Amino acid sequence: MDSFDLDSYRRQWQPRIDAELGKNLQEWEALQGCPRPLAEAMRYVVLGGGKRLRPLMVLLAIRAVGGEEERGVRASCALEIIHAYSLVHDDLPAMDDDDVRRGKPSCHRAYGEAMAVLVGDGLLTQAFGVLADAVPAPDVARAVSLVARCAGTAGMVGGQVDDVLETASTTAEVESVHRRKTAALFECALALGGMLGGAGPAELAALSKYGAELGLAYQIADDLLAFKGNQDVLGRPTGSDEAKGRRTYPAMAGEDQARQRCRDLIHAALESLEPLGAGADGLRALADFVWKRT
Ligand code: GRG
Repeated sequence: MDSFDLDSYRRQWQPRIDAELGKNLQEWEALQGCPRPLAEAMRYVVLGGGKRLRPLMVLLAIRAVGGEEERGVRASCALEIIHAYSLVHDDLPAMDDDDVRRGKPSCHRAYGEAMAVLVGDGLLTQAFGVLADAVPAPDVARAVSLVARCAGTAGMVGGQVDDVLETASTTAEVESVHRRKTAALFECALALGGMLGGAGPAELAALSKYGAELGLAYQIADDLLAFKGNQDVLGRPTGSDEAKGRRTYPAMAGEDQARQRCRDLIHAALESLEPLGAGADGLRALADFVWKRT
């Protein structure tokens, strides 16, 4: 794991991802009929920071199966755009009601609630256009179907609904919510990268499993950071989970057990990479990054 320098990998690829996202924004702005205030708010949301984890996961998955990362940059942006929409809607007063995101006023605080709803709608819709344009013809239907399944009603949206309705009363139920709300998009990034890199069925299954386990670990790690009040690493104010009585893993099981669960999930993620060789070292380094975040 030490042999792979994740930080320099990120420094190498993040500017490419950001440039591609910027190009998309420019194209939408130039479309006749796209209102300027909408374009401005979408730019604020998409280009206003973030670790670009999901696009980087797409590229790392391509690398893991011996493909060329450059071929996945455009498609990987579709997942970042879906992620950006999910954060905008998650911050709305009707959901988490958060004023700050990525160290800045959240979208509805900067542009108003109606615009924030529409920014999310716009981003989700455009994301599928980006995907359809970016994925080579033989794989496009499979890619669109994968992303719809992971981001949709049985994936991210479904998990968010159960989170909002507070249906979970055990740690297993909390995990089920988080597997859909957060981990489904991680799994999607890994599977999309595998697909673009030409992975066979066994490699795809290994990558998807890694994404699902890492995604759940990431959510627990994120909740641990919020629980412990580490605002600097988190990039948003802490304490709001407890104030709202949210059922997070650390709140229900305690800090030690949450840490242990996170560690077990990281192990499971790493184990699932066993069929892949040294090409997956970047994904191993990413798992290490998630663990060290706690
Ligand atoms: C509104 C349909 C809908 C879904 C929202 C992902 C999500 C579902 C809500 C986010 C809630 C949250 C803060 C979860 C913790 C883990 C997580 C996904 C954090 C944010 O992702 P990062 O760390 O953020 O990749 P950046 O800002 O780096 O992009």
